[in-house]
Amino acid sequence: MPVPPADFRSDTVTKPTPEMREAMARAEVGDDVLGEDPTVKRLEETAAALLGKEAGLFVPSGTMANQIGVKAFTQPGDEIIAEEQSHVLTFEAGAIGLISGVQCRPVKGRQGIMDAAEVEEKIREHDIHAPRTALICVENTHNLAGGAVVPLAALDALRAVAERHGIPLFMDGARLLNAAVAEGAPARAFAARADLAWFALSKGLSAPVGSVLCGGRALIERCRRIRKQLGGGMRQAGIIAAAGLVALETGIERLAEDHARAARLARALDALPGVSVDLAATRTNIVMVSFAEPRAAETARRLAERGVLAIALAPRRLRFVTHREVGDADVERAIAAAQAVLARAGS
Ligand code: TLP
Repeated sequence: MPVPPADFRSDTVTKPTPEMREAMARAEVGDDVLGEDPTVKRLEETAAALLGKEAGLFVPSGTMANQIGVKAFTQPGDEIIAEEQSHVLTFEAGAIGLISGVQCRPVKGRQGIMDAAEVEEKIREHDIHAPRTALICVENTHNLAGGAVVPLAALDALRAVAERHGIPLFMDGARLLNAAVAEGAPARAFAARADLAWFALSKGLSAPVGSVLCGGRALIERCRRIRKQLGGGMRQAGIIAAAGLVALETGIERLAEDHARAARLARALDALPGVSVDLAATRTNIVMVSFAEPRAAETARRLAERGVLAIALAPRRLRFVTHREVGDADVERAIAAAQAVLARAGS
């Protein structure tokens, strides 16, 4: 039997655990659009408590969480500030323009972290010519910066700017629990700096579907209406929420294992010719390999021939993500394959 590939493309590839499948089969359900699904309610309450917020809203995807967040705080013609490589700007097919009719003023971060003074400079003066700056978006962890953590001190500085200008702060915390585990700080400490924050159940936590937006009660009710407008109201969603509850009970501490494997992989890959990894930024489960030459796609192809899957996110950038379904042996296999492929490329 052929050995299955070691799949480092994303933590989104993880399948539900047997315990999740069991919980899904047994889940008590109702029509959640009518507010009658007890399992969804339990998940929303559990998630809100984890993030220290009044209420939660279960949504089908992280992309929808981001789009609801942007829409909840903006009017068409407004402007949002976000890190230039953030998911909401670069990986959501232009949805902020389509759904909210807003434009963006990007800020270039360092290791995914926007400098608060630079953000403040990008806030528009009140002027009939200028768009209104309506929202500051932070991504934590920052995916394209190699799973970099935006630490509490950086968030405090951004929060201070937001408050000085009366602008809300929104957190794309798709991998916020990775940030919390890496920092040894509670997730609610990060979320406290944001008016609205969300995290994904379907990435490192291994649930099959869903993210939870968390914020104040009135704000979440506003988000619930937007979710309906976007077609994200789900009926007997307790079936998938049940897996999310298991993910929260069993999956959070385990993320540390993914971080340790990513660190091992990052060090080994950084030592190879023609590539580098920002080891200081590599604190969680993402390893972003930068190439001196535009060889990421070709390298991904050659690695795939050796049974190791990674994603070329840009001509010079190849991403590996560790997760529950890659173990130590897979990491060693990836290192050996990369050594073989890159040594050849460098010769
Ligand atoms: N990220 C996916 C891809 O879309 C790139 C991945 O494999 O990492 N915010 C962040 C920071 C994300 O990384 C993602 C997914 C999302 C939002 C969107 O979540 P989904 O995929 O649930 O819509």
